[in-house]
Amino acid sequence: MNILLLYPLFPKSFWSFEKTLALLNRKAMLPPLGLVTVAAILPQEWEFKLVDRNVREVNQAEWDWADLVILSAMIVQKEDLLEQIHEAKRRGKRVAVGGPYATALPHEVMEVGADYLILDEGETTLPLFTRAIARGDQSGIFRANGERPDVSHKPYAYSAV
Ligand code: B12
Repeated sequence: MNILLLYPLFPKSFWSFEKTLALLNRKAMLPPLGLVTVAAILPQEWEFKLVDRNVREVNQAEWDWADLVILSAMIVQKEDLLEQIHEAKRRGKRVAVGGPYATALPHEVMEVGADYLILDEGETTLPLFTRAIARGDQSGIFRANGERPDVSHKPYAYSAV
């Protein structure tokens, strides 16, 4: 399965540091660590491409290649997140969303047409999602129900970059 991981645009704000980034000749403060972690937890026989829209656009070949689009966002990225969900659905892709915005306001993300909501900490809810995909489920909402993963011995983000 081909997975396109998409990180939406941040608007300009105090925390977008655009002047500092320009001085450093960089386009983003940090890589999207949540999505990198997601890629490291999902089945490693799946194929992954990651596009941070703060760095560049998704190209046509990447859209064509993707079977499933997975997005993460903070509330501040809402506008572009919702646009990217629309765009992915317009192209006939299945869409999964997780991260702080979807976890805080799941109904907003569902209303725009996301097929899967993978909420709370991915360590707990991604295995539920993977099982649902294996069963052929076309949609689903996956929650941790208060379970807290032990991340102290899982350097996912570091092994994946
Ligand atoms: C680093 C950080 C930043 C950095 C960099 C962000 C970046 N580009 O990556 C900076 C300093 C720029 C930043 C800024 C802001 N931040 Co900030 N930030 C964080 C922080 C401290 C860590 C995020 C992180 O990378 N964690 C490590 C990765 C591995 O974890 P993660 O992203 O949380 O992902 C896990 C889960 O969320 C989940 N997950 C995430 N994505 C996905 C996707 C899928 C599909 C799935 C299944 C799971 C999943 O699974 C992952 C593993 O458990 C968090 C607080 C925290 N301690 O988590 C706040 C946090 C994300 N930030 C927050 C906020 C509000 C902001 C600001 C809006 C602050 C402000 N008022 O201006 C700004 C916005 C930035 C902008 N440009 O305008 C809130 C978001 C709340 C929300 N519901 O949207 C948080 C949660 C802090 C808080 N409790 O309020 N931030």
